[in-house]
Amino acid sequence: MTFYELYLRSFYDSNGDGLGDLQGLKQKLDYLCDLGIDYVWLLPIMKSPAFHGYTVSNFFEVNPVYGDLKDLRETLQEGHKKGIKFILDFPINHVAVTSEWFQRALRGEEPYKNWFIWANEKADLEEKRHWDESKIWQKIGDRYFYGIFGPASPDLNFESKELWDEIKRIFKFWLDNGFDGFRLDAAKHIFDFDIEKMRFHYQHEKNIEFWKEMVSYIKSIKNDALVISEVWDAPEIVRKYEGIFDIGFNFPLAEDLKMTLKNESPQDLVETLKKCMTEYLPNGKVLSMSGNFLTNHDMTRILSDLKDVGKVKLGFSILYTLPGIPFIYYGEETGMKGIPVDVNFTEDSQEPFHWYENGFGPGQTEWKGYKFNPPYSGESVEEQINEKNSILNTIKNLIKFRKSNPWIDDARIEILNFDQNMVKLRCYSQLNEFIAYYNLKSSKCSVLLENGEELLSIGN
Ligand code: ACG
Repeated sequence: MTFYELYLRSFYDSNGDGLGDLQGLKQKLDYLCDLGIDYVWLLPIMKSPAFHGYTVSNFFEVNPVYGDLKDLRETLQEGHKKGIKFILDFPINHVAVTSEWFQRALRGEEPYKNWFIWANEKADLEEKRHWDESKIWQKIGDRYFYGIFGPASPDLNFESKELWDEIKRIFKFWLDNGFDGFRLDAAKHIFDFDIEKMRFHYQHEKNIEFWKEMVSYIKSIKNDALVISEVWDAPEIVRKYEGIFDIGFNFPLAEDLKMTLKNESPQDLVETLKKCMTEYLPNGKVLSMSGNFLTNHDMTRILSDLKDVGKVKLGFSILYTLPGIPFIYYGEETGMKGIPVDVNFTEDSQEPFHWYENGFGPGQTEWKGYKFNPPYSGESVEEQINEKNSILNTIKNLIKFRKSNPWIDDARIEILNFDQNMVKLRCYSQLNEFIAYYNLKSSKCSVLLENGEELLSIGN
């Protein structure tokens, strides 16, 4: 299975307002088919005042800038006909300040006021979230609400059981409208607060109880729906959620792979692959599949991070030859650049996808001025499509290889050997196998194959 993470606003504009939309996606499904994509993960498309869509103001409405439910159904149906399935990004940890739920809570209406967490005398209003300097308490009028992701996004209080039923209705609504699964945003944050002590505190057991109930509900509506979780944390935490979801994003692998590529170090790759076998994909047998990726919308784009096309190609070569499920973030296939200011402001890693060399033309989105991807910078589809060794064509070939070998998803791996340049890996199942050689250095090197042939690598 191959996945493509797609940001609709930046993809393809069908009505000339400069913003990507659902009909635009429908028109460009063939691009995704041609790339070899099986599943599109759509970043949030519910009604939201924010460019990123993660603060939802109405969970039962398509963001009007993207179209309406009819556009959605048509696009998904057309995709299904072409063999593409769709995963909806599902941000339910919090809502938009403008949402009816929060507005009614502010007016003190039942049950809404209990659906949020309000500071009392025990709260430390200066408390910061654990991974950066952002405060967790947000002021509104003369009150403070708990908002781990900032003042635009009041957290929902899942101690209120009736909220669980409301969330189920939302899942059902989007399944009924044609989605094939969900990406569960901020899955470890549903219960990340201790109401007694009025402090930030992850409660993984409660999260697990919540998600088990939701996943079983989702499967009762559509038994082949795919559920993917975002738990951005160290392996020992990620493992707590093992087996609940179909796929879990492998953040540690993404970090290790990028470090390996930067260091041009075969030794590092060997360590990473060993960790894959022990920690991330124990014995090749996992209950939740490992969602493998190099970057996502919260991160610096891969070319900006590695600063070298050869390394980017090698990164994707490793990604598409490892067991697990490979994901690619839109625009990485053409070498787009982007460095977000930080995780609170990711606009710069979500720039308009470039279809044309000069940056303009039918369907081109223009909602944001380019900062990292100017015209004529070589990363448009128009420029890359006819160049044999472009990133686009390299990735297309890798995906083609992957699609013709679906057994790799749950294959096993074995490190055969490595030297100062190269790592030799065997990837195998009961019936199939291949040998991969990864040249980590930018310099040329060659290997002698068992059949006497010399394999020359021109560097990563
Ligand atoms: C998701 C979305 C993101 C979105 C939200 C909120 C959640 O992808 O676009 O923001 O709807 C944390 C959360 C994630 C969240 C990211 C942005 N992502 O857990 O769910 O923030 C540490 C923390 C992580 C943290 C990460 C961020 O542990 O919890 O992710 O830092 O950098 C090692 C450690 C690991 C550590 C990493 C990195 O691996 O083991 O623990 O992770 O290093 O240091 C969107 C917008 C925001 C807006 C919000 C409402 O983008 O601007 O505010 O919506």
